[in-house]
Amino acid sequence: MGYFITAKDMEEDDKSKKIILHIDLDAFFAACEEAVNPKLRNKAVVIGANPMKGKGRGVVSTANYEARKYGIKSGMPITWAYRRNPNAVYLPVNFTLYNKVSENVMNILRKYGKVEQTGIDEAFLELHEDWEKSEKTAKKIQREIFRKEKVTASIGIAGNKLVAKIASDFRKPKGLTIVKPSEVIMFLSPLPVNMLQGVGPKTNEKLKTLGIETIKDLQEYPLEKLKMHLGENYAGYLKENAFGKDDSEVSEEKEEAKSIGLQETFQKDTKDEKMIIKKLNKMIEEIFKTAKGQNKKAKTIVIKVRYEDFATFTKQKKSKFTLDLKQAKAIAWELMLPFFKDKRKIRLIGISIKDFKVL
Ligand code: TTP
Ligand code: MG
Repeated sequence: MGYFITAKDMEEDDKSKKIILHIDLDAFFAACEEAVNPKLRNKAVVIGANPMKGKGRGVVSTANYEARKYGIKSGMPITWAYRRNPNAVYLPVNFTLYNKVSENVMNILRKYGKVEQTGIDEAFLELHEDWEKSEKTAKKIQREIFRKEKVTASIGIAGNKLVAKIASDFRKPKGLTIVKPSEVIMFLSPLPVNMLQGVGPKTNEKLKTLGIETIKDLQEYPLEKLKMHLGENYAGYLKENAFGKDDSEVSEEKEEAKSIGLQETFQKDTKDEKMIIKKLNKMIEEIFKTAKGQNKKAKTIVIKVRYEDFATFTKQKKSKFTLDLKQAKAIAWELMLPFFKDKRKIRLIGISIKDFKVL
């Protein structure tokens, strides 16, 4: 017993320094397909809606790096992708496969330290090692993920989550980017400002009108002026972001999903009520399966309808008690009915459940 600081304590103190890794899998959905079907490697692979020989509807979920050479990317209408490369391999989304690979990868990461999963193919990992050792660990993780799951990962290493996330995206695929605290400003400065977590498309536009395009522009923009345009809190937050400041914790607790939902674009705009209700019922069944797996029951049903002219509406109903499948279907039907009165054909329907009670 004593209150001396021993050499060992100092060592502990050194080790308690956190290093954060951000791991993001490369062209994830496509990579999973390639893992089960290696013949797809070296081919352009596009995952998403059926292109229907250029007449398909819906969007690209992801494209592998070969397909990206043709300018095909996530979110693009599938028809555009088809025009860019009709010979690519087009595959539908297979969530069962991707969820399994995702789960396996997360379990690999958990052996190394505290993990916060932030998406199907990405997570933060907290290490208590020095920089050299962390780099070795990151390489080891990349090898282990590839050996076991046959998908590749890009990793960013930094002193906090904000910088680690930007670093993992810096060199892709199979990238490894280390940004030590003394290098943060140099690393961030030339990057476009929308690389920062806090800057969405709207803010990006607004910043552009203020002449702020790179992170360096944001660093140099007077805080008081920024506050006038973005409000006190948000301006302060963005300014800290610009200097790579972030002290948020890696939290193991899963962000509880606030809702569970599905949506679907019909192959053809339609007014076929029977077909739509049938589809809706199938979607509810799917959603209930997911909710059951998470031991959740919901009180609120939300439906979304998009007409042929893209006008989009949502309607919801909350009940006092949690709903079973039959009740949910009845409410969805009730919410859906008024939409059939409209002259317009329906392009897309969506349904989600929320206000959960965990069982
Ligand atoms: P991302 O990590 O954004 O993309 P990616 O893994 O395909 O490619 P990258 O190498 O640049 O990381 O998203 C992970 C998965 O999420 C992606 O494989 C498919 C899905 N996704 C969509 O379904 N729609 C989208 O618009 C985006 C961006 C992703
Ligand atoms: Mg990815």
